Amino acid sequence: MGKLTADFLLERLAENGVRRIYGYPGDGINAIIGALERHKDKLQFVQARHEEMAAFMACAHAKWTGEVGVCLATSGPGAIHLLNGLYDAKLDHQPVMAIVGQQPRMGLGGNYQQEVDLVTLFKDVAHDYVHMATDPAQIRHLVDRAHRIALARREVTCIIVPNDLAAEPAEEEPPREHGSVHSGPGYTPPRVLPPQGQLEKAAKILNEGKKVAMLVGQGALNATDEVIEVAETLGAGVAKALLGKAAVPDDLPFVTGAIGLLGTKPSWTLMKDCDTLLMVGSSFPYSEWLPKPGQARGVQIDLDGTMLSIRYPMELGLVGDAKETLKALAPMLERKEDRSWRQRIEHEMEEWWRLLEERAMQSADPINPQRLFWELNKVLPKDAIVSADSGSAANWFARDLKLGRGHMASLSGTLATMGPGVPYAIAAKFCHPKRPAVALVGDGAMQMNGMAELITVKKYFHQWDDPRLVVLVLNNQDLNQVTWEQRALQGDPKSPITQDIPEVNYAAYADLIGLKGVRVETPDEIEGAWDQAFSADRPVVVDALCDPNVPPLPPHITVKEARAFITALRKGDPDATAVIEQSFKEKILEFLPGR
Ligand SMILES: Cc1ncc(C[n+]2csc(CCOP(=O)(O)OP(=O)(O)O)c2C)c(N)n1
Ligand SMILES: [Mg+2]
Repeated sequence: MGKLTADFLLERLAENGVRRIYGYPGDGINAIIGALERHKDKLQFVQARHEEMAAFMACAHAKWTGEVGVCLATSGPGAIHLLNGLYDAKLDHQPVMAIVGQQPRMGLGGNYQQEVDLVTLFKDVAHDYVHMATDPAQIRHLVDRAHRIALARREVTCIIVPNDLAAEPAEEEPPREHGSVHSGPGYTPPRVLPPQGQLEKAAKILNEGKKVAMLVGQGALNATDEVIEVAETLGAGVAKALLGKAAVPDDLPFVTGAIGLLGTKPSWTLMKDCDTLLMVGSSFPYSEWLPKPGQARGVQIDLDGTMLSIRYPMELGLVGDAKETLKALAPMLERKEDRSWRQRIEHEMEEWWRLLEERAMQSADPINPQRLFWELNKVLPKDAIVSADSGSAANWFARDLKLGRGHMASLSGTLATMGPGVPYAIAAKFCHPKRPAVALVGDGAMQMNGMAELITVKKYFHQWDDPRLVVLVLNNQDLNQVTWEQRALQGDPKSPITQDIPEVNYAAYADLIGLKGVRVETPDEIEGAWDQAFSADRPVVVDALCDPNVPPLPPHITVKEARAFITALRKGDPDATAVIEQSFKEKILEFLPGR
């Protein structure tokens, strides 16, 4: 058998630097599956339980490495399953490439089995580059371009390969004739720096400010030193959007942590009272948590010019790489001699950490979820990679988890979909097998997909240098985040029909499938559970029975939210008494003497 188009497809991916493909088989990609076996020395195939998980893993691969994450699925149903994971990548601007099968060319348009119009289906998620190969000679440029466009534009791209075409002889060198295309592989990132005059303008605005606030996002993840230096000079406080949580360490006194409903009170003060805003590599979506338009002069730095001035009307928007731009800007900035603004922020932050600790130590029935995160801070390995799912876990991840230098952390920042917690952690183990991974996940997300994906963990953990992958399950038998949103935003009481979820013993399930399960039923078991998890010789599920009535209190409650909340409880919330009691305990801490 000579080289097939499927073989060449994989070889060309490898030539572009791809080392791993996350996916799930099907007969729409039969030839590619055969070729994967022949090329296993060059390209590793990671088999997920579901194509959506493969797409989450590809997205996480991009987040954890900066490389293109590649996922593979069969025609029709497999391709459709990829979509949510691909949208996660699209919305968080990650370079991801999907390869999907299609029915044989001669049957297309024939209402054939599993025939789905895949170009149309993927046209939104991979809007810049979705193409179906109809000739083997296309494969070379389809792969080169899909890979390069994903990186250059930080987008999702997609190539569709009919199964008969993949089984045809490879055509590595297209004919040298009119109409053919001769592409090459590879991509070298540019240095993106605003012109000198623009940097000077930015420096002037920042130098004129007396109370500077910084907001950093995922664009600043590789600019830790530069963000710190600029913040020091400007006497600024630094708030972090969720995707930028690992950009600057939480132990710096002027870092105010998360912003928004999931955020901290000092971040709110920072935005409410600043006179100048410097936003770096963030598209944090909620304008109401930024300064009032007109209140502050704004400077924004973003690699992508289309993301400038969309959340706050900036006085100056600079297209530039965060690290390069801040480095060039730093020498032009004057050190603020009046440090009172900075001191105020630092003082608030000190208070805030104290409050969080007190909230974490409040009793609950049985476990206060904040305490799990608080205790985790003490034992989180220095090189851990942390993922969180959408749900109440994202609240505690945002607020209570303290990250240091060297940690990596992510979640579905913009799509905010349920489901990525476990697959992101799996991808972390493949990308960095020597580092421990930690997934912080709700029981709803475990039931939706996390439990199935633990089987993938079982399948592969023997291959990882360090077997530690720890999944914390917030077992509250509730779709808790939405229950609270119903109460505080909608004024509706908890509705058991939609919100209660079935009881599952996740620790026993972990044991059943060959992982280790640790059940946490009382607060005094928390510390021991984390110790066991990080010293185990295999992946561990920490199954913690959490109180769903611990309120994920926003940094400040608006009158409207408070009214809605009271109305919800009055309308016969089944947990009203416990909710009031727990909210009172948490809130009253802010008013105790000494605050
Ligand atoms: C795919 C998807 N479906 C629904 C939602 C809406 N949603 C956001 S958080 C949440 C509840 C999650 O429950 P769980 O995983 O148990 O976490 P908890 O909040 O209870 O800790 C839901 C339903 C979503 N974000 N994504
Ligand atoms: Mg839950």
